[in-house]
Amino acid sequence: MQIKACLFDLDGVVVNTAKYHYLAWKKIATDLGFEFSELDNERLKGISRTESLDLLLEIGNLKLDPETKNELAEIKNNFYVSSIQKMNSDEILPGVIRFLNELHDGGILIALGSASKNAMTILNKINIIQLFDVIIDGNKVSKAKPDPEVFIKGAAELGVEPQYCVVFEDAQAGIEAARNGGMYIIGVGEAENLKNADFVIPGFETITLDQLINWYS
Ligand code: B16
Ligand code: MG
Repeated sequence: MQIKACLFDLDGVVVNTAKYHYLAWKKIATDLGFEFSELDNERLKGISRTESLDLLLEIGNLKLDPETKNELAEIKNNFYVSSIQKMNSDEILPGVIRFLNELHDGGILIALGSASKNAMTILNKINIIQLFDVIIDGNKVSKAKPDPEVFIKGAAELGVEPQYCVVFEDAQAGIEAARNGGMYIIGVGEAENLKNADFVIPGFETITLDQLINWYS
């Protein structure tokens, strides 16, 4: 079998926006009167904004009405959006641009598959829209990861069958989404947080297309 396409998650794979999400959720937790640690934040990675809020409230042992929850999600997003305004291409994780260019030169199609509704803002800030053949973000899907919709749509728009796709993900929910979509999965980060990936890399600094082809075959 041959790799025809690679699909990249955004937050935690291309850029480290997880820290901005964390600070925004921590502010909400502090305002509500409870602690929210970086370890707790691991559970929020890759899942949608509303599901993140539900988990946050579970951690804080709080039950709130839907209207208050909508307000809190909006406050969190406003805080997050203001913190990503300062982003620039320096925040692209090491090796990502080189690897995307190598894939492109090797004839591999490239898609973004992110749960974030703010993905286009981030891609504009870091100036890498042109490196993706297809972009699927949280505004284009109705089912959040671990549902495979975001990756299935990306593959379909690229015109590639799932079994020829490789997904790069930093979150458990995203790995499950790729697994549910029948794709090969490279976890990006620490192996203990990335159960069920086919292979785990710490980042993109040294990965090459030849290596990827070797792991996949
Ligand atoms: P937003 P990804 C995900 O992006 C983040 O990992 C997750 O923490 C966030 O809750 C989700 O996007 C929604 O983001 O509030 O900006 O719509 O990792 O799928 O690129
Ligand atoms: Mg992610």
